[in-house]
Amino acid sequence: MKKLRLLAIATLAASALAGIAVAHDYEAGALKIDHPWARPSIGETKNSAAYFKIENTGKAADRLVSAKADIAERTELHESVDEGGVAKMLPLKDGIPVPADGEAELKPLGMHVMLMGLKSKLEEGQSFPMTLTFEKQGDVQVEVKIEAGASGHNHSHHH
Ligand SMILES: [Cu+2]
Repeated sequence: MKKLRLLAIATLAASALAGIAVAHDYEAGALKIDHPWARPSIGETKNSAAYFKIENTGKAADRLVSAKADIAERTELHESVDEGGVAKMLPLKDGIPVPADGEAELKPLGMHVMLMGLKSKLEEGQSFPMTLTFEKQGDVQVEVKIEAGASGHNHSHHH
């Protein structure tokens, strides 16, 4: 009986932890990738998006040219735009510029890494690896945390 109770407590603690957004970041040269995260996938939806902030403390501009994650069949850099009340997503063919001594922010309703053809569901509390390729800095490995997100409404449904 005691063992069962302990297990229940551990499960509770784990689910409580999953709800807390723990900041994590990655440094590569003058670049800092701040808190990569993605929303949990909704139902059978095969698409999601990843967000993070890129800080550049260097004297030279850089550019995010692509992102790749094994969890998705395809990834694209997108920007969400509002065209007369209609939300659209446009591919960022020239990538995402990161100005010298500046930053670029990928966020909901803005620029994002589109994850298309998800091979598995994105479950809150889990994470997946993603490779960001920069024009000058090259490849940077990050771990994307799956979170419901503090901004906007929570789309995750529990079945
Ligand atoms: Cu998109």
